[in-house]
Amino acid sequence: MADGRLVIGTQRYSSWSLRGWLSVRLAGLDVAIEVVPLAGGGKTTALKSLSPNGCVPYLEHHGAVVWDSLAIAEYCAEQDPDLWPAERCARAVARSISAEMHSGFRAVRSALPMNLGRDKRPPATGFDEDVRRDITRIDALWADARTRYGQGGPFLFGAGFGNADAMYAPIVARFLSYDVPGLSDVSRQYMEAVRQHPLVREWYDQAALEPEGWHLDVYETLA
Ligand SMILES: N[C@@H](CCC(=O)N[C@@H](CS)C(=O)NCC(=O)O)C(=O)O
Repeated sequence: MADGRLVIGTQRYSSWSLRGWLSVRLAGLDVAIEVVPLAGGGKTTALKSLSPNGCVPYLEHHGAVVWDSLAIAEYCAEQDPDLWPAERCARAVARSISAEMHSGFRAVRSALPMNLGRDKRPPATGFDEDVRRDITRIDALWADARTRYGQGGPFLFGAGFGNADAMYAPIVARFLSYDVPGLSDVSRQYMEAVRQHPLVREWYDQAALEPEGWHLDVYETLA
């Protein structure tokens, strides 16, 4: 029997679920994965009585209850400390950019919603100034982490795909599917490494198997 459960939303769209799921899988927690189809616009009735904040990801593990992706990332790092870099200064940067992702980049998050089924194409309305500012900042922080700490491998802090990479994996998905322009070569190589990570591939494969009835017009009709 599993040690608990992780509840996530529609894998095609749920960027916060992807983050939590990656941390849980990286830490190797033995939990049952339950997928709840999202209704869109924060109106998924089934979630309201399920998790304390009415949101996914939601983790139960050995009696611990954890909601919110960043709390799940920290909980998972207690089980597997390698989810954060071992070196103190690198770890401080990893935590800072993860928190920056968690609390910021609202323009990118709202203008470029994650839809793993979207063909590689920019939004019809283009990228406004706020979105471009977010993209520039993300490009810079990826390049900074890769340059200062990433020499040992293809991820932000080297060879190991960790919590910081998990936090940015849905951004990689968006940048790829909206064909975001102007990224540095360092960022493009990083994005390819994330996309090819076995867990990210597994998530995309599972998303592709979701029933069409779970698709939401609000995301599918975005020009
Ligand atoms: N800050 C939360 C955000 C979680 C969140 O907004 N999740 C969305 C799905 S991606 C959700 O559960 N929405 C509720 C709904 O669709 O009813 C986290 O980091 O986990």
